[in-house]
Parts: sequence; structure tokens; C-alpha cells
Amino acid sequence: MLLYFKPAACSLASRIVLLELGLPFEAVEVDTQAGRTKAGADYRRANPKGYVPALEIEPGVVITENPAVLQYLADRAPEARLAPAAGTLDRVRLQEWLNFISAELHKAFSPYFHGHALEASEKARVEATLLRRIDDVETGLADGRSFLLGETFSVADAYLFVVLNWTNFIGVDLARWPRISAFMKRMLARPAVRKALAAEGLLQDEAA
Ligand SMILES: N[C@@H](CCC(=O)N[C@@H](CS)C(=O)NCC(=O)O)C(=O)O
Repeated sequence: MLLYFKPAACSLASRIVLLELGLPFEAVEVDTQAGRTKAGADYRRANPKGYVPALEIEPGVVITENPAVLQYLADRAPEARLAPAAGTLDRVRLQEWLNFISAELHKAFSPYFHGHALEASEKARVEATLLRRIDDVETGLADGRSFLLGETFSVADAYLFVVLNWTNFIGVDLARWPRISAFMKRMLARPAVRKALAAEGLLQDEAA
């Protein structure tokens, strides 16, 4: 399998899951602005949408969209239980979280990454939306659960971790959300998470 990625982008969630599952893959870095892989190939031939992640599962067969990619990976190795069985209420809960992370939380960060500083007039609105969505996550963890679905790590946790990690780049301190802070620490203790961060140059003290 080929994972098309950009360092620190949401594609990091797929890398974490691939490493959690021990599935063999090759990571292909993409310059999404230029529409090219690092090796110079036309990325739009693999993914016409131009963004990451994209997972090429066999030559010419490409899956895009984080919720789809992550569930596909989990279903490749059901014994690892990174997603509840299809057709169960627990699976619906997973999909609920994946959709929330993708459509609400992830997109609440997007204005910060448009390549220009936010205008004062939009800054307050953008920040209020983001903080509100992070509050929603804290509420989801309020009963003391270790992960989004309870005590079992799932692909949604990988995606949540990657998105919340972006607070480091925009100066939002997660300390004000104690449940989330504990979740981030729990995630950082996972070898696959550390390995994935190191591979994308996000952990200075560990080799990729
Ligand atoms: N709906 C897409 C969104 C993917 C997305 O927003 N990818 C970002 C990185 S996190 C991207 O590649 N943006 C283009 C760019 O950064 O140039 C998904 O869930 O996979």
C-alpha cells in the first residue's frame, strides 16, 4: 500500500493506524501546493482532489477521505479491533466521531492554515468556533473514559490526536481541557504514535 502524506497533516492519522496494525506500506510525500509528489510525479493522477491523505491499496485503486481510509485500514485487520464490527451501535458511534472530527473539528482548524494571518475581524469568530468544538471533545470524554469509544483505542483516537496536535502550531494551550490533556498524554505513550511522529520529523529525540 502507498500512503500519500504531508508532514504533520491529517494523513498522520493513517500512518499511526498503519503502524498500530503492523501493515506494510510505503509513505509518499506530497507537495499539495505544487500537486506533485516529492519525487516529482503528478499527484492529481493518484488523487484528483489534490489533498492528503490518499491510500493506494493496489495500483490504480485509491481511497480518499480520512473517515473512509481509517475504517478501511481497521477492517483490513479486524482482529486488532481498531473499529467495532460493522452493523453495531458501537460502529455507528465510531462513525459519529469520525464525521465530527472531519467535518467540524478538523475544519475548525482550517482557517489557521490558509497561509495568511487571520484578519482581526475573523479571528474572534474562528477562535470561538474552534474552542467550542474542542469543548465538545472534552464533553465526550467527561465520564473519564480513556478513549473516544471507552477503554478501547480506535482509529478515531488516532485522527483526534493528530488534529488536536495542531494546537501546538496555533498557540492554543490544551491544558485548559484536563480530559483532553490526559488523552494526549495517553496517545503519546503509544509506540506507534511516537514512531509516526518521528517519521514525520515531529519528535526530535527519536529516530524514524
Ligand atoms: N475531506 C478531506 C480533507 C483532507 C484535508 O483537509 N487535507 C489537508 C491536510 S490535513 C490537505 O491536504 N490540504 C491541502 C494542502 O494543505 O495544501 C479528508 O477527510 O481526507
